[in-house]
Amino acid sequence: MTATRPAPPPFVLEPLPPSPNYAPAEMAERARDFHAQMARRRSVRSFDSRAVQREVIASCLLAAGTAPSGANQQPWFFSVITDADRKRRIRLAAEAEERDFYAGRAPQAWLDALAPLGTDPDKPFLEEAPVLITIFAQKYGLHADGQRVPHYYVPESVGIATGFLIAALHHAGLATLTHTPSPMGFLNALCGRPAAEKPVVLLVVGYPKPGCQVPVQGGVKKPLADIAAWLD
Ligand code: IYR
Repeated sequence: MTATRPAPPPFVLEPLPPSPNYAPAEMAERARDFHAQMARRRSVRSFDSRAVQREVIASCLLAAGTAPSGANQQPWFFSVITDADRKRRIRLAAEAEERDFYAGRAPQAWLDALAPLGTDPDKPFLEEAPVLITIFAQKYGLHADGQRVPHYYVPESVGIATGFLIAALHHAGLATLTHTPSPMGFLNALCGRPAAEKPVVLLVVGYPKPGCQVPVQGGVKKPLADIAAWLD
């Protein structure tokens, strides 16, 4: 059995592509500018139906695919949904779960935490937005002979790739929402993905509806002193 498996690729080194080596002032400005750009990102729940170029989504997915991962196994898969019928089926399945969640499954503390964001079981954006991307975590891989290949640091790797994807879409000028219907196992069947893959985020992508409003609380971010410490 093991003899039929391909040998792992050899360990070979290559030169690191040239580093930009910015002067200190330019580096500081670039870092500040990047923070300012990311700070403009808001989770949007009201989308225009305007289509997004397929090529833009493809580039953003390639950017996500550059993320570091455990043993470089890249244990992620992205299903891109743009057709109205599949979006409708996803909305109906998600709303069925959300109704249970808001009507009793969620503990009061969770509902209290969500109150400043004004979320509810109605998810019209799942039909209105031009693009939905289901992000799957590959719990394990498969050899050609059907044997499982263990994957390492899967949640961490997929979380990093998802962050890259959100940043890439924002950089391209698109709005996003990280939607997490719970449970979201229904997405395997609706996206035609195997049981070895676990859906972790349903990313809603598009243009905000004109006049779109967002909850004030969503834009309140912790100050540096609350999220980091220099131990020097
Ligand atoms: N999945 C529900 C509830 C929800 C949970 C969290 I954590 C959020 O940050 C937002 C919503 C919903 O999408 O409404």
